[in-house]
Amino acid sequence: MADAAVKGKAESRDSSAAEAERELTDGFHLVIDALKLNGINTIYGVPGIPITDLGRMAQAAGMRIISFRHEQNAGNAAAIAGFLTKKPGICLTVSAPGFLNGLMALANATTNCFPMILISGSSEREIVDLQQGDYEEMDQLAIAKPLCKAAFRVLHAADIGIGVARAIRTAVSGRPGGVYLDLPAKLLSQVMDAAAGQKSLVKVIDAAPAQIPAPAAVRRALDVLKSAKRPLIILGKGAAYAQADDAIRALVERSGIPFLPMSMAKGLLPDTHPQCAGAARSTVLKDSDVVMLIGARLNWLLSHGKGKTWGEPGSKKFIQVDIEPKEMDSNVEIVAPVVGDIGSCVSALLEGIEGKWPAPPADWTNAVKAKKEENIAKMAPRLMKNSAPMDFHGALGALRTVIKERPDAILVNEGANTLDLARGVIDMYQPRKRLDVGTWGIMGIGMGFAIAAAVETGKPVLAVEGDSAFGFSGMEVETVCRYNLPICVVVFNNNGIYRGTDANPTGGSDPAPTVFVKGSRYDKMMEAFGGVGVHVTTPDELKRAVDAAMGSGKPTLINAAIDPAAGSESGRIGNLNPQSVLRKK
Ligand code: ADP
Ligand code: TZD
Ligand code: MG
Repeated sequence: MADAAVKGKAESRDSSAAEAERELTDGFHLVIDALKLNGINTIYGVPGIPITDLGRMAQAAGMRIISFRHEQNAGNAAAIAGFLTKKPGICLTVSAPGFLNGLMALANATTNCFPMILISGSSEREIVDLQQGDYEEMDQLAIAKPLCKAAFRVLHAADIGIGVARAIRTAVSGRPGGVYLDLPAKLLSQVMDAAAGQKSLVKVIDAAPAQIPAPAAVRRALDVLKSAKRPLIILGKGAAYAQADDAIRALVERSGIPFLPMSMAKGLLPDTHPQCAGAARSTVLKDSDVVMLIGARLNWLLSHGKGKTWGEPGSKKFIQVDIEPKEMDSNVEIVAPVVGDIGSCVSALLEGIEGKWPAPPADWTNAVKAKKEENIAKMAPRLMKNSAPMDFHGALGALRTVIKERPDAILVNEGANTLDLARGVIDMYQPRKRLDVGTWGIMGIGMGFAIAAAVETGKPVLAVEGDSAFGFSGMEVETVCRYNLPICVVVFNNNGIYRGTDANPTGGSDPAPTVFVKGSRYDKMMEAFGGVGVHVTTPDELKRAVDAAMGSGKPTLINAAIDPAAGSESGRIGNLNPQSVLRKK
């Protein structure tokens, strides 16, 4: 319950002395108490009417309040806190514009299956519903609804406990995602009896209950897997989220099946593991005959499970392990759906293979190994190039060594070339250490993710950012300095989006739409707030600067000058970019 110091005494509205002595609480305190009761101790947000005092009082009550410069970044922080901890991350915003800024992050969290709760203050129902033009008026509940798992509004202080409980349970149970909780200004100052208020709070029991797969579904999956001549396991970020690391590792190792990690599942088993097929991705997707997906969807990131990426039509059988039954058959037929939580499903599969599992045919595992070694050998010399200006590979070669030497550091990554190439080059060694643009390939997650990663884990963070990508959340370097977080931002500065070499085809004075000020010094931004700024032009300098930053834990931004001509259009997904057939070359 709220501490006595901040609880009010009843004003004596009637003459009863006993009534006047009655302890009171209010909406502010009940929201804070409800969150704390459920083990939620951090709030990411931006203050203002009507939630300024909610933030202050939460801090006074011992919660950690991380105050951002823009709600979108606070929302992204909450979302990734949810991914890292399996507890919903909380983002707190003001009404209409603050709410809308945070809503992007809520939608992105829902798309990525990250549990988060966007809590926004709102203006008075009676004014909003009659559209009479209140301060920051908006029907936020209606707008949030289609973009998240559920949206709730609380009108009575006595319902705050239930409202918070529903929000938590909805965010983390089943397929995790975003929840919107609408708190009108009047609710926060609503007063009620403190004892009744305390009784109204709900501690959510077993918020994400285990969902045990049907034994027949497990047997069916094992039968299909056993029949495979060229089996493959694909691990997705759902597998990373599930925190069933030991069981997943055991399943992969005891089955002997090559595995391919999706971007944010890298490190679930080390990328250097002998069964890792990351460096033979095209080959295993094309040539495998049975593919077991664990916490990964057959969306665009896996070419929807069809087309030339996947070889001959009809050459594949898919097994899918997922908590969401509706995910099955979403793109292609799933011959063995295993519906349940990944921890329970993987344990059941593991039991089924215990002691009696045939190793996959050696011609398959050898073929994967050979392809992988060939690709790794091909890339190696490019990673060693110590030239100025740097190209992406040279710079990433240096960062690859940094993560090898500091495997517990968290890598945040966004951009186009900066993202796609870093994903391939930088090996990960531990689960949930790589955080990136996720299912939408969204720019702007950088500083929010980096800040929450540092706050939630206390580990050093390395954020590798395209110069465009960084710009979406760059102002939060002030937040990094203000909270003195151990974050090292490396901006891959190639003067623009994909490349810095485009010119205005008319010869006019406006720059091309994809380029920025040439030779910008992003490092000065960090210096402006008391952090460390470094400008580097070679991979050796880059390595030294990152080592110093990671060693000291001081907020640092390294401006890494990258050859403006080195990148390619849209990084590795240029094929998704429509081209005009009428455009003059
Ligand atoms: P990736 O982008 O890495 O391929 P996706 O985001 O497409 O991964 O897929 C994640 C999947 O994991 C979703 O379909 C989601 O329902 C599922 N998922 C998330 N958490 C769990 C869990 N605890 N148990 C089972 N499935 C889960
Ligand atoms: N806006 C949002 C929110 N997400 C996006 N993905 C984009 C715009 C489009 N976009 C990309 O897909 S990558 C990118 C944009 C603007 C930036 C690429 O430039 P960069 O990376 O400097 O970050 P490289 O290394 O120069 O390729
Ligand atoms: Mg760039």
